[in-house]
Amino acid sequence: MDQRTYVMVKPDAVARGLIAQIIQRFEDTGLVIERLELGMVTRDQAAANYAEHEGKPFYEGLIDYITSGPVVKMVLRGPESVMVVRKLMGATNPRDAAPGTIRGDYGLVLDANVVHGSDSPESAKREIAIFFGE
Ligand code: IDP
Ligand code: MG
Repeated sequence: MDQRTYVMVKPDAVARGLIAQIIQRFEDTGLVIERLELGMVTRDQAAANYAEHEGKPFYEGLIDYITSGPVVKMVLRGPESVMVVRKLMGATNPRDAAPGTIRGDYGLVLDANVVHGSDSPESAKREIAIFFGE
């Protein structure tokens, strides 16, 4: 059964002109784009999205970074889309991410790791509500 997940092309990747290549990776697998929007993330949205990391040493930098420039916000739909997207993205640290994954192919640093994807169906529901208000 189809599942929805929240995916975001992060500011570093938008600034580097990688939007099309990254979206292509997801579409190539058969995932369907249900919502798509280019725009800024507000500080409130960033704080809500990354609430689990509040208090960690990298938290403030993470909020500054994700609000630093336009991102591409998407809802993708498909069978087990949450897991499929996480697999396509690769490990959180691009230097640990396997070649062939989006982070492995396009990233080099942990704090600008190209792409975001929800980590569970529950997170997906929460994040879609934060960014698309549904
Ligand atoms: P995820 O994006 O793979 O789910 P999380 O552990 O949830 O990874 O971390 C959220 C985001 O916070 C990461 O994508 C990365 O941009 C950033 N981040 C995570 N750990 C660190 C760190 O130790 N230093 C700097 N940034 C980090
Ligand atoms: Mg996470």
